[in-house]
Amino acid sequence: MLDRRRFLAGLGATAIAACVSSRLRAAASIKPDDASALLVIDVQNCFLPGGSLAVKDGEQVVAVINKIARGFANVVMTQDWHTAGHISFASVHPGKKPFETIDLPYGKQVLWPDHCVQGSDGAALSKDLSIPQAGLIIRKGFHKDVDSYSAFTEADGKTTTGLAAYLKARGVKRLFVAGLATDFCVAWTALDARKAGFETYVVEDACRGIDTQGSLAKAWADMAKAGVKRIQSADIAV
Ligand code: VGL
Ligand code: ZN
Repeated sequence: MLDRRRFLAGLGATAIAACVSSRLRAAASIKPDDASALLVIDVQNCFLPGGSLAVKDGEQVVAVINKIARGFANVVMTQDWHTAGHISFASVHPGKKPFETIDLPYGKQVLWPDHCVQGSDGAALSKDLSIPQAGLIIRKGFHKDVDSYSAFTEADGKTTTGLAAYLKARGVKRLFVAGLATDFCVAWTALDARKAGFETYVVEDACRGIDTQGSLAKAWADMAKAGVKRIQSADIAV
């Protein structure tokens, strides 16, 4: 009798162990392959603590991004790279303040503090990023009269950065997007990635948002509607 009870207890423990290990396996269920690329968006000093457009808790993405990047052979980083006096800067629109919006020929534009001016320390990538295998750094927003949140297409909706052609030429089909800020450059990049036909994942805990005028909730809603998959860094096997 005692033996039988011990036997059943043992079976229970085995069942629990099997269950736990399958949950652990399920937790890191996505394995990046040669057709996968990680896009690291705008992890630049201006968007980090002390920067002119600091994103709340932005520094917390760096360690998460460094960790998941270990699983990717293909990594592209982006840099917001504005001219001095760029049209997206509130400072060039008399009477306007940062975070107000204006209408421009290509649509609504949120106005920002001056940020990521070409060649400035603020525009430099975070020195704490550790992704030596990154194969391409793509700069965007360098046309003075057009913004470019997206790494693919400028805000005029037509000028390409060449990124989609680059990725396709290299056989990439699945994109994982991380960085700053969730509701602007990450979201616009993910939406354009879907338009360009890529399977697209946004790694939520590897991003932080600005969240002005409801922008963060709207970005997640727009991304869900476009078929962008929302995942956590723990879902990716490294
Ligand atoms: C960004 C606002 C202005 C971003 C860039 O990287 O999300 N946001 N420029
Ligand atoms: Zn910008």
